[in-house]
Amino acid sequence: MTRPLPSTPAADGFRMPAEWEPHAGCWMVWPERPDNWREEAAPGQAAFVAVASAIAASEPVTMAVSDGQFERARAALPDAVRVVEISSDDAWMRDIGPTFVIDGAGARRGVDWRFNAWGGLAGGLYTSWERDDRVAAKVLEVEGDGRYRAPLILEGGSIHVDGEGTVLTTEECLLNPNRNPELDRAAIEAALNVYLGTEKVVWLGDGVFEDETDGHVDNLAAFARPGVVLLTWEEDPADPQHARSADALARLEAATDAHGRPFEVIKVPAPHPPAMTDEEAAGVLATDDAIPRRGGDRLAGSYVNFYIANSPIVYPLLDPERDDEAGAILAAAFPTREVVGVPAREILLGGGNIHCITQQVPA
Ligand code: KQY
Repeated sequence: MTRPLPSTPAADGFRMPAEWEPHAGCWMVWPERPDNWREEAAPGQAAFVAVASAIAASEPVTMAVSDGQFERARAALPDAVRVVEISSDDAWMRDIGPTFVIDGAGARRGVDWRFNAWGGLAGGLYTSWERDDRVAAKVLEVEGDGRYRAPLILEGGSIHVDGEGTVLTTEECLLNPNRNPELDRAAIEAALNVYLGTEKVVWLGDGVFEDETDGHVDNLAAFARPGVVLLTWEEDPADPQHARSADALARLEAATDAHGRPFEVIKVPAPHPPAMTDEEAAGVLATDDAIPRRGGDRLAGSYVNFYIANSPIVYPLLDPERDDEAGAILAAAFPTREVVGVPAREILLGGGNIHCITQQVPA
C-alpha cells in the first residue's frame, strides 16, 4: 500500500466536495456474504446491477469483486461497468471506501478512515473487518490518488457535507462509545474539520429507528444544496421514527451553516411497511459471524438514502404507496436533474441503501 501522507487535508488545502459537484466516477462493492444477503445474495446482486446501471448512464462505475464472484459479476454487469478484484468483508463502499478530497488546483486525494464494522465487538455487525479496512487504500492505489490515513474510526455514511464548509452528522453514531471513546465532541469536531476541510459541524441527534449503523446521517437527512436539507419524516406520532425526525427538524431549525445561513428543511415521507418478512429472514444464512435476521425485524428504510450521479438522482423504490410522492419531492428539490427510482428492498434487507453502497470520485 502506498505510504500515507504525513499531513492532513486541511493543512494541504483540500476539502471534501458536495456530492452534486462533478464526478469522475463511482465505486461499489459486489455483495456476496450469505449471512447478510438472502439466497446467497442473488436478489441483492440483481439490485446492485440495477443501481450500477442507472449510475453508469452518466459516470464510469467500478465494481470491486472477490475472485470467487468475478465471473458472475462480470456476466451480470453491463460492459460499461469496470470490474476489479478487491477483497472485502461485505459490500458497503460508502463506509469502507475513501472519502475523496480536492484542492483548488484540480488535485484529488482520499481519506482512509479506520473501520470497525459499525461498532467493533461492542455492537458491530460482524466479527472480522480487516479486509474492509484495507479497501480504501486499495481504491486509492487503483485511482492513483494520495492517501491520508485518519486516526478516527468513521464510516462515510455518517457524514454529509455541503461543499461550503458545513458537515452534517449524528450524535448517535459519532459520539457512540463503540467508535472513538477516547475523543469527546470537541475533539471529533476538530478531527472532522481537519480531514474534511470543513469549518462547522451541525449535530443531529438520533438517526433512523433501528438503523444498524447506529444512526448514520445518510439514512436520516441529506443536503439538496447549501442551506437546504431533505429529512426523512414519519407523520404518525405513535411511530418511534416520529420523535427522531422531529428532533432533527428542531435542531436544523435552530442551527445555521458555516456561512451563517439558516436551513430550509424539506420533509420526505418514510416508506412503509418497515419489517422483514419470515421468508426474507429465512433466506439469510445464520452464522456466528454476523447479526441474526428474524421475520418481523424493523427495517430502517428511507428515501433520502439516494445517490447524486452526474446526471440523475438515483433513489430507492421501497413502498409502492409512497415511491412516487418521494420521487416528486426529490425532483422538486433537484429541479435540474432527472430522478430515477431503482427497486431497492433487497439492499434495505442487507442493512442500508443506495447511498451506502456507492462512493463518488470527484472530478
Ligand atoms: O451504510 C450502511 N447502511 C451500511 C450498513 C451495513 C449493514 C451490514 N449488514
